[in-house]
Amino acid sequence: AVADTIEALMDNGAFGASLFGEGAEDVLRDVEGVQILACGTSYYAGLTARYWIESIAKIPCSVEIASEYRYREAHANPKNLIVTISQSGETLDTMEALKYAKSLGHAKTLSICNVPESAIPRASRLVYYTRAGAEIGVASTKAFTTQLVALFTLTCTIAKLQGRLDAAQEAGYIDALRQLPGSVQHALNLEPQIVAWSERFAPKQHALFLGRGVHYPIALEGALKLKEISYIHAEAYPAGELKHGPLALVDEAMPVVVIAPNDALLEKVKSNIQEVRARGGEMFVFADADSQFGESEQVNVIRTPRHVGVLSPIVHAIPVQLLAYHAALARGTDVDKPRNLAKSVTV
Ligand code: F1P
Repeated sequence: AVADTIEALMDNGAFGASLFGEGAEDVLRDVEGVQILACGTSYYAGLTARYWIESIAKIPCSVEIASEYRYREAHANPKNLIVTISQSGETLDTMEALKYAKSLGHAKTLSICNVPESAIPRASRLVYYTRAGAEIGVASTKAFTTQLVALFTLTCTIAKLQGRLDAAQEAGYIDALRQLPGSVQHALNLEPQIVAWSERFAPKQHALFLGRGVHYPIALEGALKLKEISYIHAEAYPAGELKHGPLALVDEAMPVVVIAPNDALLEKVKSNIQEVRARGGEMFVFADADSQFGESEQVNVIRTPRHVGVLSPIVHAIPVQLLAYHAALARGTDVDKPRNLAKSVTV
């Protein structure tokens, strides 16, 4: 799915605005900021994109849970781009948030969606259809990785239109995207090791997920997937937040999943991990090939592919989703039809 999305990007001429629909260049050229509205997994894609939009396009970005947005008196800047993200394109809360944004005077709207001609893209000025193929299960999985590719592409497109992407940076990001399907395949190949971990998760009642920076939303995604399909109670925190409360929950019965690639925050994550270790917690760490992370009695490590820079969250989404999937299989739950959930949340 990721490879298909990247291929479409290359066909279009790198970071060409027309990928987002007719007239996209005019809409995107002068956007002053981005406001992302979405629910669930799609919301986490938005949280990830915020790091890219702020650091590459260098414009402000806010991300809001769609079901809350319309209940506050939002101050609209019509020069901001409203981005709705939805796998199904039918999620009522996201649709209502879009309507509210339009009622406030926002005309620059873009939908990132996986289902052609669904309600949200029909109500949007610009549309990007992810190429994830049909999501068979209720829980959104492969749509997430393609949403991230779409959001990264959007970021680079805005940066290029606004003169904030020089030729060397552009070439670097194109190269990174070209390498991405290989790294994603490498992450998929970790499945046997993840199956072994999932068997240890299956009897657990609770789990914690930790990440920092751009990997914090990936921790959120891991926790949501585990909840949705295995019914293990899971929460995610930015690792630095541990000492502000969640550390009280850590004991030998609480598995702690850590996303710890070799980025600028790795040393901070390592010191957060020491806090867990000191309380007897068992850790399950996804560390990429370059990350200096040793195994020890309480610290289990799976090596993800070589660090892929800004695209690293896309690679790390795969193992956390696989962990949830295999934990659910080991518990015998129906991974495709979790109890109480609907494929399109239209109420
Ligand atoms: C949003 C969402 C999914 C979640 C679950 C319920 O759907 O929250 O992220 O996994 O399936 O719906 P969508 O707006 O992306 O279709």
